[in-house]
Amino acid sequence: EVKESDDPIDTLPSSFRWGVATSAYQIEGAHDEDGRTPSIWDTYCRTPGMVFEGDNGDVACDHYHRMPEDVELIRSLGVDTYRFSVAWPRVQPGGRGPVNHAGLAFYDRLVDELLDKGIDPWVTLYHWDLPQELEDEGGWPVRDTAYRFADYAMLVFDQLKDRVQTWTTLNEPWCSAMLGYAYGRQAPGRQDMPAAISAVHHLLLGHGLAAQRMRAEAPKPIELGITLNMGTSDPATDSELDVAAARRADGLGVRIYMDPLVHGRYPADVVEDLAARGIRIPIRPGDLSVISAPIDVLGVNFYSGHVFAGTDESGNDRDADGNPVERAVPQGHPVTAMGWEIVPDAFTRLLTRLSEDYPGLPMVITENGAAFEDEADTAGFVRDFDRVDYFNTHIGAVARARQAGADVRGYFAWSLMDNFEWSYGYEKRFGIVRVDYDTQVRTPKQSALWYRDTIKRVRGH
Ligand code: GBH
Repeated sequence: EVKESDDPIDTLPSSFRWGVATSAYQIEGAHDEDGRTPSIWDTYCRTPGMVFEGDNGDVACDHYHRMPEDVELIRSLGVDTYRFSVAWPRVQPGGRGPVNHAGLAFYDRLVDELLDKGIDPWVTLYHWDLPQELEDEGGWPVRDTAYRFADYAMLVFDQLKDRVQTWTTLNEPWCSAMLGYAYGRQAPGRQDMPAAISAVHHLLLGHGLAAQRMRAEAPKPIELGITLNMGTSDPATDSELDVAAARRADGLGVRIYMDPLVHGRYPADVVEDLAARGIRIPIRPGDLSVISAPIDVLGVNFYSGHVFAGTDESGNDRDADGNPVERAVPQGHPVTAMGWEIVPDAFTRLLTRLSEDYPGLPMVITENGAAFEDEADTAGFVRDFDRVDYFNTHIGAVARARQAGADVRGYFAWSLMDNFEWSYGYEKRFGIVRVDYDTQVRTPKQSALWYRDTIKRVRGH
């Protein structure tokens, strides 16, 4: 008698899409080659105290020069799809004007190399590397940046649309807006909440403008979407203060993006909360119909789930500026090297909730993964069983969400290889492939072998 597997991963269909993901600034290096100009990240890295040990993306994984080798590495993992991002300051130096052919040619070669090896390219147009010149003119808080983004998007789209079917406009606008303009934790490092809320709107507008134009000029059906980082926001207790804090966190984390994208309106409670702080979303007539241009796929990036209290440690429900408090309360779960709690069950709940609140929108997990304190042996091999466990439980969580009715069609591991982890520099490693930054040698970790075998098993159903 053959025992049926009770691993939820074995319920995934053989048609499930598997991939690995990266982003341009995190892997490419070659920061000043072939006409590339600085992005806000080049500037931020050169600002003392902003990035761990003053690291930057000047060389990173040197992917720009090692691309064919890296595509071969991707092929060896047995994935269907590779999700990468295009660097705006390579394709359109300075953020406006004509295309820079030398910069765009890199992505042309990358796409050809992928197709040659039987790997589908999945292009993300913007993964945080805004041309510095556009930031100097105000950045995402300024409306014109949305139009600049749509123009840039079309330069890339026109070149690659004959070979690329799947497109993501923006990666994680929450990070661009909040970490970049409200909390100063990422480039450009501003701390201005009203500016951040303007950035939210202009990011969404840029998405919608690009989506409309891409769809109109697509030579064949395309698969178009946006990627959001999302988690769960649960109240610490059922007190009114905690419930309201969790609602506000969810409002700015999920609904301020999902509601305009899907329903063409901002959530009333979020608009009210912002108004109470004297902040207005700079909506102009017609914007919301642009933002809600139909999409085919929602990219979901999941890392952790959160619990919120409406009071600070001393019990106050207002901060120094008089704004209501939302304090993330650790739940004592095991954490990754980032200090992020490991809560796979929250992943199932998030996906189930999204499928209920925003029905009819297929989802793909465009990022999920974890940093751990890797130790390489003398051959450079990392026995990262903690990362294997993270992937195993989180892919299982996706499978459970599917069983509960969520329409999730694929999963991308973050990340193909160790890379520049933004403000954490090279200290934090998310790769399933180890990168030795002295030699640039790539060595698949235990997790890469596990991922390859898991894909093979599910495909064979
Ligand atoms: C992604 O962002 C990025 O797309 C990618 O470039 C990056 O390398 C990767 O994740 C890893 O960081 O402190 O528990 O409250 C992740 C967005 C937003 C996820 C903040 C974690 C805080 C978790 N992150 N969030 S916690």
